[in-house]
Amino acid sequence: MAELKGALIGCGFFAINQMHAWQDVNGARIVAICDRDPERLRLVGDRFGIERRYADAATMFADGGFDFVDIATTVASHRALVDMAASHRIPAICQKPFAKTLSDAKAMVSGCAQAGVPLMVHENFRWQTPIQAVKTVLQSGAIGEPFWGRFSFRSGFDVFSGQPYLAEGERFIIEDLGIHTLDIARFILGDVASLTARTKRINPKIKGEDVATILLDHENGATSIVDVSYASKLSKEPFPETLIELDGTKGSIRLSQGYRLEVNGPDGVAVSDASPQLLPWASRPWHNIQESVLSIQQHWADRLAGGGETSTSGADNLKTLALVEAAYQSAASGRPIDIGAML
Ligand code: NAD
Ligand code: 89V
Repeated sequence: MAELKGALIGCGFFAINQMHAWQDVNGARIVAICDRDPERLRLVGDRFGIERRYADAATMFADGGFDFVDIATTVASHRALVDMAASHRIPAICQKPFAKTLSDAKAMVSGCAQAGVPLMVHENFRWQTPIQAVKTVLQSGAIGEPFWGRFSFRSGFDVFSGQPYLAEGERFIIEDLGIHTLDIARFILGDVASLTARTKRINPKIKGEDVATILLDHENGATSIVDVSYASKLSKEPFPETLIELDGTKGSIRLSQGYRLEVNGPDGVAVSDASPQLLPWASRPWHNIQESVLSIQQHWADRLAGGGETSTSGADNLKTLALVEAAYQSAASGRPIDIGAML
């Protein structure tokens, strides 16, 4: 099978991870890059040896010569770039947050469906090694039917130095980070029927909320809590670990800080290390996220070559984006939100 050729749009902070990961993906490579900032284009082009460089996505699409596009820009440009990919019948990966609004996201999904091109959202957290390990244990039946869960990301890490735009938006932690945690909750316990949320802003130097507590009623009857914070001053900084607690009819799972996985079942307790690999190009503490970038991009290349819907397809991601939108609505109104009515 011929190697798939990709083009990447957006050569910023996170795209460096995506470019490194593409070098490790079997069956795909990047042949063209685009950024409207000439300095970012130069830096990434030189670092990864990419000759075809564009300041404008429309020109790059017009030139063609690639099988898929990887959109690594911030959310404001996602709708226009995904629509452009669909109009050129080019399969697309789009970074999270998928779109500014759920109605934009729905239009992007239907545009790609009408064009007959695959669309995947780069929602990589469910691809982290420790999260996959929890899912595997749950699916083995070791704790029976899960009836309660907690998905927790509490940190005081300075994310604003690498991503200054995070301090500037009206919305912050749910849209940027909680989106991952909500997706993990869906991945582990299934789709959500209704949601209630409360938010706070603790850091006076930012515009949006930096703490959120969200109660989820899953369609299968399980209840879970998603709690996220960038205002937690802890003695041992856990960034960027998602901690998980699950209680089932036959036992429990605890994924705790340091990637310690404890499974308590009818046959006793088993403790294992669910640490991610430190890839050669990765650095701590980001290695957990960096490894998941390679996993999701390999998954895309495999599905594009072999067929089948990706785990975080555009259609799947509508159900995660609805939870983000619902969380803001619930925090503003103080009321529970019916998710089915939004989809
Ligand atoms: P960034 O601002 O550092 O980089 C974005 C780049 O895109 C910039 O270089 C900008 O010039 C370029 N750009 C924007 N619009 C463009 C357009 N229309 N055409 C060409 N170039 C354009 O942002 P970032 O921190 O790299 O984040 C990018 C995206 O990645 C965001 O959506 C963010 O939420 C997401 N992100 C995801 C993860 C993850 O783990 N999945 C982690 C960090 C960031
Ligand atoms: O994963 C992300 O989307 C990042 C961070 C981990 C910093 O929140 O923006």
